[in-house]
Amino acid sequence: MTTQTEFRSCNLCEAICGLSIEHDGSKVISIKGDKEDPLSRGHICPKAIALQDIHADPDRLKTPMRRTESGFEPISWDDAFDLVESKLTEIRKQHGDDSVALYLGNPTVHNSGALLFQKYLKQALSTRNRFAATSVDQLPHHFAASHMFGHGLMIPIPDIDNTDYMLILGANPAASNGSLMTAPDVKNRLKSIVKRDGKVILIDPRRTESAKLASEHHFIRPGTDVFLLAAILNNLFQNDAVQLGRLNEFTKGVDQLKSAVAEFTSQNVSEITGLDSATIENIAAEFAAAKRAVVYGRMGVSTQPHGGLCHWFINAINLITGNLDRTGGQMFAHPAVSLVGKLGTENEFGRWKSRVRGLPEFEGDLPVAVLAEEILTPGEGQIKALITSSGNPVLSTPNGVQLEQAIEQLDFYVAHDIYINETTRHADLILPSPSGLETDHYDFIFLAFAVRNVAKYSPQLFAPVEGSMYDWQIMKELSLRLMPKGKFFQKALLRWLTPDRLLDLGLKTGPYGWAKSWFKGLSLKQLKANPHGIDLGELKPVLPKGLRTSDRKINAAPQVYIDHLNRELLPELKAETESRQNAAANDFSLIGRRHLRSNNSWMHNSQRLVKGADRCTLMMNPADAERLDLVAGSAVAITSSVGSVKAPLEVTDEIMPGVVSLPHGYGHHRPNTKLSIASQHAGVSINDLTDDKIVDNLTGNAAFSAQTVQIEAANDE
Ligand SMILES: Nc1nc2c(c(=O)[nH]1)N[C@H]1C(S)=C(S)[C@@H](COP(=O)(O)OP(=O)(O)OC[C@H]3O[C@@H](n4cnc5c(=O)[nH]c(N)nc54)[C@H](O)[C@@H]3O)O[C@H]1N2
Ligand SMILES: Nc1nc2c(c(=O)[nH]1)N[C@H]1C(S)=C(S)[C@@H](COP(=O)(O)OP(=O)(O)OC[C@H]3O[C@@H](n4cnc5c(=O)[nH]c(N)nc54)[C@H](O)[C@@H]3O)O[C@H]1N2
Ligand code: SF4
Ligand SMILES: [Mo]
Repeated sequence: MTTQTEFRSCNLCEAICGLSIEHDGSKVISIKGDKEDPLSRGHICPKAIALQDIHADPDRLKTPMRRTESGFEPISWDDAFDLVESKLTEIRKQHGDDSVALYLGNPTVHNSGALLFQKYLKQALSTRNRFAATSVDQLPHHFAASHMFGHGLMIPIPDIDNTDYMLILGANPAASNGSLMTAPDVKNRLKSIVKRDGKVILIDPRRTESAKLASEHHFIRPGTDVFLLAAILNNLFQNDAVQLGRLNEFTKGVDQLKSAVAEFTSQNVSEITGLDSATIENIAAEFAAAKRAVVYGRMGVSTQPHGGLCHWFINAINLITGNLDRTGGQMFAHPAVSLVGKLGTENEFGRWKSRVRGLPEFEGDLPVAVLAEEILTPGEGQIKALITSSGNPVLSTPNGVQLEQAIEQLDFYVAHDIYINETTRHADLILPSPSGLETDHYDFIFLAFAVRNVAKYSPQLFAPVEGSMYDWQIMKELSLRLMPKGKFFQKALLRWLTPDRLLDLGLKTGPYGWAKSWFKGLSLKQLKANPHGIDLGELKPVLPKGLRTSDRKINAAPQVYIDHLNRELLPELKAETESRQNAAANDFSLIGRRHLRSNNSWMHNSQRLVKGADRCTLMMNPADAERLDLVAGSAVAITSSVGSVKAPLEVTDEIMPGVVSLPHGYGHHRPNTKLSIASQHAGVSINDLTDDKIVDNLTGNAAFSAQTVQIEAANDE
């Protein structure tokens, strides 16, 4: 047997680890970390090994499938596209462009072809009912980037390798491998901070795997970080720790920020947050004193009732202490292909609102929490058809049961996906793409959020089965068929475009391309000749040149935030304590969790990843379990405002009293899916509990954390 070894990046999570894969042309022999990858330096996690399981999974779809009375049946690509074209054209003719909705799921950003061509699909559809996994995740990051720095993708990341003090809120990098901070081998990077006599402070309602790497961990009541952050800001202002340094010249709004947070003191947020005032003051003082410090917040502070304000405050703390755009602080990557285009896009917000609830669009997308009601509520502008691409919103968005009911009412639903899962099982048609190992990849997104500037191209390892269509080809074909009549030039251009052509152009026109050297600048050819990737060096300051605001200034206090703070947060500061006292004895605050061996909802079909103890358990503090007379291992019923599920109880002092945790991405018991392994490890879906009406009222992002649930012993059946 002749084998060969090839190098590529893992496209499963944001760490984009370099892989060294030995194979025989069609089968993987081994998957190891690539020691020569300049970013990951040999690190991988167990999920990378499972790339071969997805690739070889007999449940993975290889041809388009049409739903019939007797189940899904294969159909040809031509028939499939004809069906989509005729159905959607008819529906749009009858009900208008907005009657067709689009939902883009998370793997879209992990697939360069899909990422590049989704733009054309959006243009062709021209619908105001566009949704993405962004609004159940990092929307507040984009919102802050847009309003403060002028572009939704100008998200600053912690310079983890050079910082002396890292304050982390609502992130569990030891399980997630880092997010909006591409930092493979993040555990060792965190350990190094402590080793060089720095400090890592973790704020989380659960003492997570990451807490083991931190110098200190503090519990916080879910959903209250906004108060903590406001108090830290105020404390910095009161103690003259404000030192913008060179940022002063191009920053506006610092005085408005100061007065906005003036009422939040460590004393009056202490009870709300559950942190004592001395701890809060100490964190502020240490942060101010550290030579190089950074606050970093992720999912846990993004998907909560004030996720929007949280990410403003996080950027603001870094800014006013002079840690923004500074080595060891919060920095911007300078990627080989720039994602940040024209000036003055900071106002792409609220240009239209969702029809039923009136939630605002952001950069053309509406919050996905309104998807179900937009399908279910009759009237002009009602959604009649849906396209999902790389998404499983029944498991990943709030109130999944309601969404399922809504999807069943649609006139037509086409899914672009590799599995028949909890969402796509409702589709009239499923269009599958090849596996990750069969697809070329350049990580446009995560190389732009990486802690080191690197460029790397991953050619496909295996050829897909004959007649397959890549994600981008499917999107291109859909776009061509759904574009308005005429448009000959646009259509000809789109036909000519390929991911490689766009990438090559992006590299050549990027900062390391022609601008550097007309002959030796970065190109696709160069990337192909360097299979481990090309190191472009450490993060460097990029401001003020990199700013995209119309006035080229950082806005420390955008008016939308100030208005929202005055309208909602100040009254809550006064009312909060009272509402807590009214809580019932079996009321708990629900949070989620991630596990190293799972990836959102779609990797439970790998035997090697799901083996071992059941992970879909409800965590509860021993004091609470005792108080409610609940026994570890027994089944408990968890009930929320929208539903009820049962899960085995895990009693652990890892979790704060009054809080319970259930992982997301489970609920594979639903019938008529084709997930033979996942369905044996079904678990329950946390999003059958989460309420779609509970969102961050500023951005519309789902607020998963801190929803109230009641727990009781489950009746035996
Ligand atoms: N309660 C709660 N809910 C959450 C979260 C939480 O922490 N708590 N996390 C949220 C977060 S951060 C996110 S990002 C979202 C994710 O939300 P989604 O993106 O909706 O869900 P995923 O589970 O990532 O589903 C990915 C889908 O893409 C398909 N797929 C995988 N690879 C490919 C491919 O190469 N091509 C195509 N066409 N399809 C592919 C899979 O089969 C699956 O159907 O979930 C969110 N939901
Ligand atoms: N293994 C694995 N890796 C993944 C994924 C996965 O599913 N599995 N998903 C990927 C995706 S799509 C994303 S977006 C990233 C997410 O990356 P992270 O944000 O690092 O991941 P989480 O584990 O969700 O961490 C959120 C933390 O917030 C805490 N938390 C919950 N509510 C609150 C709160 O109110 N306040 C505070 N301070 N903390 C709170 C939770 O206890 C949890 O520890 O991970 C990515 N990587
Ligand atoms: S950490 Fe993420 S990118 Fe790295 S091997 Fe694991 S899943 Fe892949
Ligand atoms: Mo995510």
